[in-house]
Amino acid sequence: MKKKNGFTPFETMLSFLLNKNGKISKRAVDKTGAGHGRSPEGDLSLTGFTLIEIMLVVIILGVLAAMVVPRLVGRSEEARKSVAKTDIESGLALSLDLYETDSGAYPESLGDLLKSPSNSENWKGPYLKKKPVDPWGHAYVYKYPGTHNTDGYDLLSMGKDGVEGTADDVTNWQED
Ligand SMILES: [Ca+2]
Repeated sequence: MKKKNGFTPFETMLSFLLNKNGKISKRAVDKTGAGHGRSPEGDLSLTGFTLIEIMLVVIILGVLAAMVVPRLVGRSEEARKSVAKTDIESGLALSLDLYETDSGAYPESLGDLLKSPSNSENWKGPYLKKKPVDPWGHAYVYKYPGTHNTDGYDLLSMGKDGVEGTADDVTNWQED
């Protein structure tokens, strides 16, 4: 093996590591001098423990990731349902009520909230910023007059399956 400055590369590395430890020891001694009451040996063993602690943290994070991820998947579906419910009961409901205030009746379709129907003189929209789409990317289903809300309108999201009339629907006539 070729020697540099009389040392093999391994010896150079070893002396570098020892010097590093030497510096840590010196700092520990300085701390002791400042009144922290730690012996250099104590600090060195503390340095040794840090690696084990890092490994433990990595292992714990791995375990936590395995535990948390499936739960987040479930939560995101809950969050979508919550957004759909808010759209139906707040956002779209407010736009539809504004339309009803201006025009005297609810619109025939949700598209009338964005573009004036030809027969409406009192239309002051658009009442929505963009075409309403539920959190699963499907259009909201709107019926006026409603079958379930006979004095108003039916509004629903078809839910995750994209099919109307199944258990995952989010509607304006059912309490979750
Ligand atoms: Ca459905």
